[in-house]
Formats: sequence, C-alpha cells, structure tokens
Amino acid sequence: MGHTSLDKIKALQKNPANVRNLCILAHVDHGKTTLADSLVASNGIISSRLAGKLRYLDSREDEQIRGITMKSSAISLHYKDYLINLIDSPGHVDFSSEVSTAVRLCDGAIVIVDAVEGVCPQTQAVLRQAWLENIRPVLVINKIDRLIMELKLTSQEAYTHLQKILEQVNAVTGSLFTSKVLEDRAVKEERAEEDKEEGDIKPAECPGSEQVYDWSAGLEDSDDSQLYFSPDQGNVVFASAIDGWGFSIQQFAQIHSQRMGIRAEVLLKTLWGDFYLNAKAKKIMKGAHAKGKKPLFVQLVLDNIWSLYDAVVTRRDKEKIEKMMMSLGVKVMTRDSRHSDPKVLLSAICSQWLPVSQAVLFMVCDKLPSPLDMTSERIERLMSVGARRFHSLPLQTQELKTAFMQCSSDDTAPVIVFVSKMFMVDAKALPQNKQSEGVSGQMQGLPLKAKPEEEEEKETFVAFARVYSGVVRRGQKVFVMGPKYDPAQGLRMVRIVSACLPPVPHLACCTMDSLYLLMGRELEELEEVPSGNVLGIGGLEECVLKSATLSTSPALPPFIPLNFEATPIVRVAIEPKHPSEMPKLVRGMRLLNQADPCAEVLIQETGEHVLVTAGEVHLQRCLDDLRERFAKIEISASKPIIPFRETVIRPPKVDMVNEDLGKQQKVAVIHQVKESDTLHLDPSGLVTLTTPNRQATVGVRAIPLPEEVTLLLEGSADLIRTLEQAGQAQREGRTLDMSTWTLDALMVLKSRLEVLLQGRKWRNAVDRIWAFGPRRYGPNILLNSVEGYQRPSVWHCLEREKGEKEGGAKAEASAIRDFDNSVVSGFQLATLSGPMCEEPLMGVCFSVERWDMNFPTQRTHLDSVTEKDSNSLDASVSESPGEAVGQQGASGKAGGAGETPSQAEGAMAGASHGRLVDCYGPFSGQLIAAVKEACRHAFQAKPQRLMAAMYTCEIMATAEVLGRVYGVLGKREGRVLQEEMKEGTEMFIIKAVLPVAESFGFADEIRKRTSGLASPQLVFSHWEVISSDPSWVPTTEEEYLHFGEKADSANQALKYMNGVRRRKGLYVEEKIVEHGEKQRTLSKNK
Ligand SMILES: Nc1nc2c(ncn2[C@@H]2O[C@H](COP(=O)(O)OP(=O)(O)OP(=O)(O)O)[C@@H](O)[C@H]2O)c(=O)[nH]1
Ligand SMILES: [Mg+2]
Repeated sequence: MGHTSLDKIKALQKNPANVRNLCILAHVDHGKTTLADSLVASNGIISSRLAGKLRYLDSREDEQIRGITMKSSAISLHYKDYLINLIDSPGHVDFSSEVSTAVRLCDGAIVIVDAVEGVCPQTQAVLRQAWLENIRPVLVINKIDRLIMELKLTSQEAYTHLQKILEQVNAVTGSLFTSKVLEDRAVKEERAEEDKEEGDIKPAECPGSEQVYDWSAGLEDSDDSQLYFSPDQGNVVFASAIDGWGFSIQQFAQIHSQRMGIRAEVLLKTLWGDFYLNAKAKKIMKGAHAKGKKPLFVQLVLDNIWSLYDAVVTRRDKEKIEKMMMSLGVKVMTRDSRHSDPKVLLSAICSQWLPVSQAVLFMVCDKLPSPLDMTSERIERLMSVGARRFHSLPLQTQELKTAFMQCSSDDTAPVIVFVSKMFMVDAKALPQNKQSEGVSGQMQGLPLKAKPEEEEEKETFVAFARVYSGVVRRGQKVFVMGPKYDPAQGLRMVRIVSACLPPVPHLACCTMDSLYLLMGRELEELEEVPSGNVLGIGGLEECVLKSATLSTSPALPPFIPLNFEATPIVRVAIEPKHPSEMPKLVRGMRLLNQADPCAEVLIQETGEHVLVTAGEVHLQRCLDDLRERFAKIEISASKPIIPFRETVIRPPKVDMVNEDLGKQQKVAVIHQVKESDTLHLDPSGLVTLTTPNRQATVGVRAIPLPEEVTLLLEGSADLIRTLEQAGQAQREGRTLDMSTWTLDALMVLKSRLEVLLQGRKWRNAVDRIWAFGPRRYGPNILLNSVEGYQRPSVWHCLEREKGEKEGGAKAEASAIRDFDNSVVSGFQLATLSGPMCEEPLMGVCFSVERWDMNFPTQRTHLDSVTEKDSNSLDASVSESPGEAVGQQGASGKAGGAGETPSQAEGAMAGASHGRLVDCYGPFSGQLIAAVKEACRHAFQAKPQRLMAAMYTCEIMATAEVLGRVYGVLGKREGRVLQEEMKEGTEMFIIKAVLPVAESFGFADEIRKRTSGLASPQLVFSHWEVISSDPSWVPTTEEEYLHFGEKADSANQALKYMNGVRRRKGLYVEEKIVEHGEKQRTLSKNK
C-alpha cells in the first residue's frame, strides 16, 4: 500500500475537515486515468516511472486492451495532513451511469479538458452531472504537450488557445448557473406564496403582501465568483499528465516573485490576463494585446516550457539541457539522460520541476469543500424524494439535516450511509482471506481465468458507499430503505434496528459484515469508518440490489435516485450454448444485474432472457462479464434487438416518384381493413366495432399527433406518471402531497399542449384527454369525443378546490361510466403493441367518437368497489417490467416479468363484473378486446409508418479523412447536420445522426477507415419517422419503371418491419424466387 501506513489513513479518516472526497470527470480519453496514475505514484503505490503507462486504476483486462475505463474505482491517498478519497470515472458515454455512481459520493470533482479537443459532448455532460449533484469542480487543462509537439503552436498562440478553452468551459457553467438562478427564483416565489397561505393562521409573520419580481433580480444578487474557472482563483491547473508536469499560476507567482522582486499577490493577479512587463520601468502594465506585447503568462510561464521541449525533444541540445537543469535545480539519473527516447529525459526533468501531482493535490485540498461543508440545499435535495418537498417530511426527518451538516462521528449521531453501486470481487482477494493466498491480492479486480468448479461460488459483492453521519462499525445492523419507503409510516412502527422488524413496507434490516478501505485494485479491512469517508461494505448483497440508503434511524427517507444520463437502448437475447446450463445463465444474469448500475435484465414473454445495455461497448463488456465472471459458461447472444415505434401520418401528398396523388390513393390505403358484420369502416377512417355479445359498440378514429406534441409528451413522461398517480390516489380517496413545483410544471404542460393542439379538430382536446398510453404515461393519447359522455379529465386532480365537486358528479354518472376503465385498458393494450410488428405506438391519438351500451336489462346500480378493483389491477399491469428491477431495490430480486400485459384481459375480467358474464366471457373483458381491436383497425386505416431510434454523434476528423467519414455515414443511412472547423486547429467537427439499427460496428468502422484518427461516440437522441411506407407497392407506371415490380430493394421500412416480425415469429409476407425464367434469359445471353 505504498509508503502510507494503514494506521496513518485510519487516523486521517477521523478528521473530516481534512478529508476530500472527489472524482475525476472528463470526456473519453482526455487523460483521467493517466492523471490518477501520477497522483497514485505520489503515494508510492506505483513507481513514478510507470505513472501514465500503467493506468493502475484500469484494473480490468479489457480496460487495458481497449484503453478506456469502464467502471469507477476509488483509491485513498495521503497528501500533507489531508486524506484524499479519489474516484476515477469512465468518459465513454456507454458508462455514464458509472459516473453518476461516483459523483453522488463526492463533494468535489476534477474536470479534465484536453487542450487540443477542448470542450466535448461528455465534458458538458459531466459538468451538468456535477452541477445537478451540487458538487464543486476544479479544472485541469491537460495534454498541453500536444499543443507544442502536435499542433506546433508558438507559446503566444497556445496562450490564445488556452484562453478560448477556458471561455468554452465557463460558458457551459454559466448556462447551468443561469438556469439554476431562474429555478431558485421560482422556488422563492413559491415559498412566498406558501407563506401567504399560511399567513391566514399567523398574520404577524406574513411578509409584504405584494411582491413584484424583476426577471433579472436573482442573477445580479447571486454570487457567482466561486463558480467560474480562472487561473487567478487557483482553480485551474495546466498540465501534461503523460509527461508528469502540471502547475497552477500560484507556483509561478512564487518562483518569479523571488527572482524579480515583485510581490507574489501582484503576480498572482496579473500572471493570467492582458498584462505585460515593462522591463525599463520595472512595472507590470495592462493592455498587452493592444500594444502588441507578450502577455506575462507567455513570457514568464509558457516560454520556459516551450524552450525546455525545444531543447530536450526537438533539438536534443545537451549543453542547453545541462544549463537548464542547473538553473531549475533538477538532477536526473544517467540512465534517463542517456535514454534513446527524449521523452524519458523530459518527463524526468518535468516531474521534478513541476510535479503534476503536487499542483493538483494542492488545488483540491485548497479549493474543494470538505464533508463538513455540505450545503443545506444539497441535503434537502438528497432527501426530497419524488414529488415531495422537504418541508412536508416528518419533523424527525427534517431534523436529520443537522446530522448531515455536523457530519459527526459521535456515538450518538445517527448512521447515514448511501450505497451507489455494488461491485463484485473474488473472495480470495478479500483481505480476510489474503494471508493464506499470499500475493494473489495483487490480482483482485483482474478478470478471472478458468477455475475449478467448486470455487465457483466464491465471489462476493462489495458495496461502494459513503458515510454521511455517524460511525459505521463492523457487524453493525442498519435499516435498508427501499426507494418507496415512507419515513412517516416507518416512524409509527419501528424505533430501533433489530433483526425481527415488524413488516414495514420497503424497509429491511441488514448487517454490515465487513468494512473495507478501497485502494484501487486492493481492499484493506477496517473495523470502523467515521463520518465523511468513502468505503466498501461487505455482506449487503442479500438486501441491496444496485443502490440503497442505509441508516440506524427509521426517520431517514431514501436518497433521490441516481441521475442517469444514458438511456439503455441496445438489447440482446441470450441463451446458453448448452441448454442444460440454463440455471447458471439465470444466476449469472442476476449477478450482472446487481453489479451493473444501468444494465437491465428481463425475461420476455417468449421466455427469452434479454439484456438491455447502454450501447455497443457496454454490451460487449456485459457479455464478457457474463462469460468470465458471472455465469462462467459459453453463451450465445442474438443480434442486437433494435427497438422501433409505430405511428400514423397525415396522408402523403406525393407518391414515391414525387408525383401528385389524387383522392383515390387514400381510398386504396384505407381498404386494407377487412370489414365484417361486427366491424365497419367509414371512408373518413372511423372504425366501429361491436362486442361479440352485441352489448357495446365503440367507434374509434386514429389521428396523428403533431410532432411537437409527441416530443412534449415523450419528454414529460415522469410528470405524466405523477399526474396519473395523483389521479389514482384521488379515485381511491387519498391525496398525494405534490410539491407546488410539480403542480406548476403540470399546469405548464397542460397549457403548452393547449397551444400546440390548435385547429378545428383539436377543439377542447386537452380537457377531453381520457388517458395517456402505453403504461399510462406514453406518448399517445386517448380522447373522449363521445357525445354526452361526461367524465372528469385527467387534469382533474390539479384543481384542488374543485376536488369535492367530483363526488357529486360521480353519483350522476351514467351506467357506462362503470366501464370507463375497460376502455382505458383496451387503449393501453393497443398502444403497447401495434399492428405493424407489435412494437409500441408513438404519436397517435385515438379519438373515441361513439360508445353505445345496450344492456338487456338496464343496470342502474353503480358499484364503486368495482371501479376501484379494476383500477388497481390495471395499475399493476401497466407498470413496466423493466422498472420492477428498481435502482434502489431493497430486495435481491432480479429479472422482470413478461413484457406485454396480455394476461391483463383475463385477470381483470375475472375479478369483477361477475354478473355480466355470458357465453362470450365477462363483459368488461369483451369491451377491452373490442376497444383494442377498434384502435388497431383505426390505426391501419391511416397511412402507417415505422419510427426508428436515432443516435447523434460528434466526429472529430482531419481534412484528409473527412471524405471517408462521410462515406461511412452515407452507407449507414446517416445524415450530417453540421460541419465546422474547430477553432485554432485543423480538425473538423461533424455532427450527424444515424439510425440505431445501422449503428453496430459504426465506431469501429470509422476508426479503421480513418486509421484511428476519428472515434465517434453515439448518444441516443430521438425517434424519427422513416419516410418510406412499408406496405407500399408500386401502382403507377412511373413507379413500376423506377422501382421494378417487387420494389422491395429500396424499402428500408419494410426491411426493418420484416426483421422484427421474423424475430417475433409473426407472419412475414415474402416471395422468395420470382421470375425464375429471367435467370434463364441471362444465361442464354452469355
Ligand atoms: N499527449 C498526451 N497524451 C496524453 C496525456 N494524458 C493522457 N494521454 C493519453 O491519452 C490517452 C487516454 O488516456 P486515459 O488516461 O486512458 O484517458 P481517460 O480519460 O482515463 O479515458 P477514459 O477513462 O476511457 O475516458 C492515453 O493514450 C494517454 O497516453 C497528455 O498529457 N499528453
Ligand atoms: Mg480512464
């Protein structure tokens, strides 16, 4: 463990004021792990000669081979009197969930930016993540050697370039800050409102009645001086991690103040900026740029570095090197100075002259907050789960805020711990087993080679965690709070932690069997860990799935869920090579699910085991892990399953060869629907369908939603879910304590929908929304256009004061109101899988225009229980199975249920409406099926289209390889959105979108075609309608001429659709050999 003893670290842990928990964040390949190496080397854990080459924290074999980090890992370092718990994180977008797990446990972050590439998409993403978690960043501008050696900039040009980079980074922070201030102002207003309301009770405390806000008010008052990166603030280090040097301007200010006799404070203020040295007057003057003078930074800082590189690397001028070493007071070993690679000598000199580790460690101790500096804002945010606000939490819960703030390690302080992920280690590498194993501890974390069968089970999970309050002791019992745990409920039922808890929902009890100090590839055993430190906890695998909140106080609510940036989108079906090994696969997938923060594991209705990952690289890592660590069997994975969406569009005006279409074409489309005695279709697209027992008839029309509406609904899924929950609660007679912020957001959503849904056909549409779907929050709408049918709108629960009126309305509801829920369920089923290839629908509005009920004996009795029953059943059905595998799950359950809730129909129908059973089955079931069928037919009556998931990517390429990049993009149906030259370099930045379906192997292909110069990162961006019609056949002469008779070669949508249908075992209409005689004709010609 290097030259710091375990006892020293234990002592340092006890002083939270000198603890720094921080992570290293950056875009991929900007040098995080290389910088971490230098810091690790400063503690003697690795040799400083190997720093930068070893990439010590990339402990996995595939990380070393691919050269990218795939997981976050922590190491504790010692610097002066400080303990630094450092977490290295991955920069590749596929692993951005690992970044979230790191950021949550930290108080500060080192953000690294590559001096050549500047601010990249992931740089922005990590800055945003740091911001959202309220942690303070410092900046390292890395790879400055590239400006010298690759771009061959002069020191003056480099200065301008660095200034630009700093501006870019500050622009990102600035925009985050502005939006935050505006948000804060909204909250303040809200508080003022609340105070006003409470003012009825305590008028004395009521603030001034009229408050007028100026829009810029918050911006001016807020202190943003701490916020921006500026070398004179001491929060920027310039570095070349690979060559081992780095500095902040403080260092140079000190060096030069002695040499030149200028006060260090003056230099500190003037070293960065538009200042120059007037040698004659011995003064520092302003206006270097205007007067064409060398800025101080160039003259006193960069020039020294430039001339060192010039002497050592470019000219290899021995004499000059000697001289420079003398003046710097640096001595190097002869083997370094004689080495054939001049970089060795360079880094030997630099790492003594300006050691990067000292500059960075000094900066983090000086500028980043300690655990004692937790802001109350951050604590309130962590504790305000869901739509609840902090002030509505029980009093005992609110009091826990003090415990966070004090960060006390007293025995009386409640223990508060957050686990952000679970990672697996080989049991042999655990410190308690190490004595017998000797050196094998070194190998911990490295992938395991094949081992004898009996050792298979010997792997355990360690929780990656942090103590926020109290002292954690080995063998201690704690509560595990599930994501839905309600402290108010818990407080009523339990007081202390004990093994036999009364059954409190979402609360469990667990023992922390062992505690570890995380040392990169190694673990060290600890007896206790005081507040404010990062640690590993063993023995939680039974009660923690991926992340969890632990405490000794039942008053603690679960922390807000981790904020993941990436959407898991790439799914594959997995099966064992030998069918008999299925149980091993199931176990392996369960372990994988637990060990990976964002991978999802589900069992599809067809019985297939499906793995959902964030991208291709992530997928590969998950498969490798399954093979080598978790299942340890041969597995085969299907080709990635690409998700599609189905939608309808407005009838196109032109055909495939851009000819104007007449009316008759529309009719041709419509006649795809086959009419029967219970099904009728009118030419305008209205489908009427009667249930088999002829007691109900529904008329449904499908209407495409405007694109903006679909986007809005898609983006507001969480909000709509809250709305749905509130509606549900109201129907059950409960109230959901929504924060004013959520209520406001819902009102805004409603009014935006009103603005977007304009025109005759959408009159009053927003108030008539019956439901959203699928799963009750999807981007499709069910619209109530039934004449004379009154039902409360989905927005009903927003109108608090009108809440009471509903009771009255209910009593006079008609008999059909009882079956309201069957219609909604039918709609949910229809939107969950569409008629084209059973993929979910998107952007479709189903307007129910007719709903007639015709009972043999009129039912007058209304049974409210009935409605409730079907409600709750439906709710459990509509919950997505993926979400069942919760992020903060308190149980060890893995895997989900079936994917489509088709069993819903039977279950629901059986549960209620028993009196209306006839030979066709329960009536509500018939109605569900009828609505679902009507929706499907209505959908088919409109021009249907597939929607493809699209990735965006940003590719950086030089002019020479630009053509090849375009070639690869074109071949894969990609579209270039923007191309621009990166300032100060010869690189082009290309922004493009391409379908997920065409993206597999894209990054590799680009890398190969450009000899590794361009490496794109794919980020899910949106859904896009594929313009070609999959059911299209050529009808006009021109089309025959253009596409031939089969016309299937060019039809991308048909290709995708048939692919999905084939995979799902649905009927695919295909002609395999047509016109066999043509081949004969060909051979005759030869
Ligand atoms: N020229 C130069 N190259 C550097 C410097 N620092 C790192 N590199 C190189 O950049 C590449 C990526 O370095 P890493 O440290 O693995 O980058 P990372 O940010 O950890 O990458 P991910 O973890 O995959 O996001 C390696 O080939 C390093 O050798 C530097 O200061 N100068
Ligand atoms: Mg790395």
